[in-house]
Amino acid sequence: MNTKKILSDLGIEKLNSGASTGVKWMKGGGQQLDSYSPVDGKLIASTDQATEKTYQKVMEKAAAAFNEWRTWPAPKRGEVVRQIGEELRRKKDALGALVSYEMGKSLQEGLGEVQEMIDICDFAVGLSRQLYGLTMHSERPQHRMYEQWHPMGIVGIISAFNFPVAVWSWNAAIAWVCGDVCIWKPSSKTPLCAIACQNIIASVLKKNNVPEGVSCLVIGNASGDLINNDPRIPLVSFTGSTRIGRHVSQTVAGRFGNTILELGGNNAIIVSEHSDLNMVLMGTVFGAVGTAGQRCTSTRRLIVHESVYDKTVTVLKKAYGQLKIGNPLNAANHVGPLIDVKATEDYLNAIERAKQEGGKILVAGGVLKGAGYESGCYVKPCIIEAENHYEIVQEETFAPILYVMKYKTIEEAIDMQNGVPQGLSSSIFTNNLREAELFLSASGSDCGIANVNIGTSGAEIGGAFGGEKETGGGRESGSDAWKAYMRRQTNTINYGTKLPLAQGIKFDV
Ligand code: UN1
Repeated sequence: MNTKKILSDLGIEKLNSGASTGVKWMKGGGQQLDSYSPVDGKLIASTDQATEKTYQKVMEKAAAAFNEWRTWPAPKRGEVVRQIGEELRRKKDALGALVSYEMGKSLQEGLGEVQEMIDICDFAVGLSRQLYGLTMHSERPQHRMYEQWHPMGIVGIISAFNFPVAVWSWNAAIAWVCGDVCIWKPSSKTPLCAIACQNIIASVLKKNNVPEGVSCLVIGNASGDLINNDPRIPLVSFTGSTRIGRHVSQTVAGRFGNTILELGGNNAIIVSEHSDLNMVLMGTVFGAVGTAGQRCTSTRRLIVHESVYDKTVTVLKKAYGQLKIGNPLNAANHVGPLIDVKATEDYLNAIERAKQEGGKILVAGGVLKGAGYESGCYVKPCIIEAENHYEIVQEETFAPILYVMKYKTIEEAIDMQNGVPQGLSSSIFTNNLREAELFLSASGSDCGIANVNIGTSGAEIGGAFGGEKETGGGRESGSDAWKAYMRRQTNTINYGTKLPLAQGIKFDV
């Protein structure tokens, strides 16, 4: 890969640009932030971090931009988002490669992530003509009642390293057509991807005379709590760990702000005795080792019917034996590196804890060393026979560790699937209609996403994305998730000459 060319295609050679208002870059003013690639351990480029002073300057622009942007007709805002989608199509290869190089996911998945950005832009364009409110029948004569949706204001987007560009776009594209402006604090592990996104859209913003401040970026962790505590930001969309999510949720709630929380998952696949084993194999391996197990939708638990358990484990072991681990930019490799060395330590600790709790290693893990693995971030996907109640099984470890366990009845399997604190994604592989429908029923999966004969990861943007319990309850992306980005107003108009009160109350003066 020609890193230099990709960086120059995306305009990332320039240093000291830790903040932007969409059309203008600003010096962050804070400490330098170096971005190292987990692929080869090399320094890709450096940026600086935004100080509080820079943050305040950016927020002033955002606040002024909102006053204008909210007056643009929604379809006109949609037209800007349409052009952003076009620009992303043009830059798909370069941005996909940068995602792969800075974050470490396979090039296919890097490109897939940019495709999600393009798709959400298309979705948002259509949505810009469909921000519908309802009309209700008033109980009073000669009265009309309806509701309308207004832009909310400045939306704070705090995103994680694992989807360094797509999560921003799910929030930003929807927020923009809704008439909001955005301030984005990306993960400090993937700042260059964020800078690249701002560069890609800058020309569209300029060409359309979009007010400066509609798409703001602040790099560095200092801005996280500035956003959480800022009463000018009515909505904070946070993607990351449950631990930090709890802090974000409490801080923002303390000032009566709204949050969209996309926190940890502990996603399971139920493998029924009525399943198609080839499909199980594909769905499980992609779900468990794709993105090196660093998706919030990654498959972490496999709950297998006792009658097909041995067969399932045998085919899985064989498939794991064939996995190629290495540079994710090489299409022949299935598994790339973890994000950093700290993540490999968490991975090793999790395996150790599983063993201590009685887990049996079925496919051994370990950190890879030697040529091609210099970054120290490459690990072997592993499989551990475990029980659902183990403490480590109840936690989300962002690594390719798959816990397998047995069940006897479908009710027991559903209880196990639900028996964790998280509630993001879930799936069942079965050709039995009764089992599938039970899994999808009110007594079935308690997750935000429940699939049949599809793995736990790889959701399409058209649905609302998010989950329950410790996953945080937020929904973003498709369906009517846009409603979280707008404020609802109920309007009642009296076109008569009398003033009747609701509930038939008599009040004469
Ligand atoms: C995440 O891991 O934070 O469903 C998001 C999926 C992707 C999104 C994952 N579309 O796996």
